[in-house]
Amino acid sequence: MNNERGGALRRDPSNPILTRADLPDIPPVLTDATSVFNPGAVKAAGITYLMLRVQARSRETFMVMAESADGVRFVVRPEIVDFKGIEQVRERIYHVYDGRITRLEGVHYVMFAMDMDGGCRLGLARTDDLREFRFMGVTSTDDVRNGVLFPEKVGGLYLRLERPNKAKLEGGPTTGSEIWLAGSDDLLAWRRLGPVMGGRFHYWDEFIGSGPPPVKTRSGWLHVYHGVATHFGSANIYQAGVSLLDLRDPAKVLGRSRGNILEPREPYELCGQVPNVVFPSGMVVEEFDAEGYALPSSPVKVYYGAADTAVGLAVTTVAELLAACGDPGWGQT
Ligand code: BMA
Repeated sequence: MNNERGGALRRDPSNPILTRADLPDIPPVLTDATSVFNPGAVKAAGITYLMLRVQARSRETFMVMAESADGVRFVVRPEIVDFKGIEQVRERIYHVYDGRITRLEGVHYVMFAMDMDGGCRLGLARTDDLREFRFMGVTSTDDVRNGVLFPEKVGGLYLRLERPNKAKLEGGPTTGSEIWLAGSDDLLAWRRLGPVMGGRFHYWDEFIGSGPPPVKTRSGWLHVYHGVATHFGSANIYQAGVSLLDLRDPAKVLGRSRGNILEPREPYELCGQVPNVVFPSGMVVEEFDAEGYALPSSPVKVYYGAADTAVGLAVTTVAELLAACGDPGWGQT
């Protein structure tokens, strides 16, 4: 019996779909890796690709690609993603992580976090075949994370959502309580256009950040995000929720889930490197109409990091995600 009442996301029975046991050794730095989590995802020509965040015993993080014919059973490629050209960045890069993949104008782009001395920056890379990646540049100047590119221009501009890091979780990473919309003419230089949504203090999503890139529906941009509840004293609880943004002006929120739609409940989400974490980062929508809008009946797969240790898969439909957005502005500050 399914005892998951109310949550729009349902776990795949084979969860966790990827653990450290599925990783090939990639000598010299990635042998007997520690964890695999927070994957970017995209489906192209029938193959589902994940860009995995893999952590070594040195606690360095690397990106590694995985491929699947059914979106559930993945084969991990035995090489670390080489962002060609990234070596030209003068400042030291400590980690690259949490890549989000967007197909835009027929090319796949990856927006990812880069930990550097001044804080976190957003790096951008492009690929034609999801195997070779060319680094395009560091595309932010202040401390910011969770950058996600829209899959098309809106009002003549490239758009992304981003989350400035303005706060520090007790004993944890930098975070923030506002997601902003930013625009660009060339994908490299970005300017903030306006705030999109804020954290709801005292509730499930006090601190927030975008999950996978937004998906276009006839009702608006479907935007899965993560929220962190910090008022439990002993733990920060990372959950998934969803909001709906106006198609023409994505800074306008049309709806937002009142509760989370996935929260840590299973042992692999409750226990691990960072306990109590589900962190959605990849989403595959199967069916679109001729004009590129996701069909309400379309199956959806959401890939998420579990406890910063493993990869989980949760399924739903576009219609269920839209229905979950039914509470515009509840508790909005
Ligand atoms: C966030 C990011 C994620 C991580 C999560 C839970 O701030 O750093 O990469 O999965 O914390 O530790």
